Amino acid sequence: MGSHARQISVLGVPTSAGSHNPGQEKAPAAWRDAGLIESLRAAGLDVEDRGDLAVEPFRPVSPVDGLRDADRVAGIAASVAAPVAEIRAAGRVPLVLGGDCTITLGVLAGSGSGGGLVYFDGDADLHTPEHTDSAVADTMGMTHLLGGGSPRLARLGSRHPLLGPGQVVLFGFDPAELDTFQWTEVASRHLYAAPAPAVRADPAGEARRALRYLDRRCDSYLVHFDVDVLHTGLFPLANFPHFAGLGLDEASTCLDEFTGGEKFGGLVITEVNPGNDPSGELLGALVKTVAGALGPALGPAR
Ligand SMILES: [Mn+2]
Repeated sequence: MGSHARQISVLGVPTSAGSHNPGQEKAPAAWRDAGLIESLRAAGLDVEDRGDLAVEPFRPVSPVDGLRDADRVAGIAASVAAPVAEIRAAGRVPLVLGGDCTITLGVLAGSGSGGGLVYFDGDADLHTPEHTDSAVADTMGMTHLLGGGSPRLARLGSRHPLLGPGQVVLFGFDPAELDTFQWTEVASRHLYAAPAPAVRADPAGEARRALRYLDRRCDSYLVHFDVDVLHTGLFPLANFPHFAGLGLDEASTCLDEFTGGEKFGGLVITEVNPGNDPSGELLGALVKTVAGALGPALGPAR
């Protein structure tokens, strides 16, 4: 660690437009109510709070061509790119608070080429508009990042694809959530895949192995942290339940490794549904985890 504090810029993206249901659009306000900004500062970080973009709740419109509300989802994701580009151009580290997982498209669009992505998520999100029962854009995030799916979502940045297959690690997903189509995508694209059981067996070791893979291929990397990588039975905060995920301590160990890497370039946190946490207890615990991972005072010893 250098002698001056890490510079973090917080941006809220209160949207559930790309999800199954409303709720996640309330997450940025809930993070603030849970004391995120104060906790980041208390951890020794230089924090700029850029506030939240417009609130965009889910609406139950009918799917068109295998996607629900695609133009709106694409517009919201695109609106994330410019502020993220400004934050990165200023040499600061973005902390983007979703929102559903489609916002990560905008974060990648606002980041330069040559960057990688840790996709720390309970899913691989390799569904496509052609292979979907739900038409939910949230379940197709990796497809669109890799350049496939709907051009409206895959081509919202200045480059296409937003990511090459060697620039991403799928980390912590529930292997039972992938159907044959998604496994075929993982195999045929030679995607790096560390499923939840492997991560649970050795959280720090798997995180370091994933970073070694990205370090060889990328100038920097972003971390997409979908809280559905956490086991719903242990930590029921995510919008959609998952039952093969990590405990908070295991996820925290992984986050500490990811944020401690020399090429760490930003963090996106998605899928928090405050409706699942009426007392605020879960989000309070997650605030500590995030502040600990980002803060030099509490990060891993290096
Ligand atoms: Mn997910």
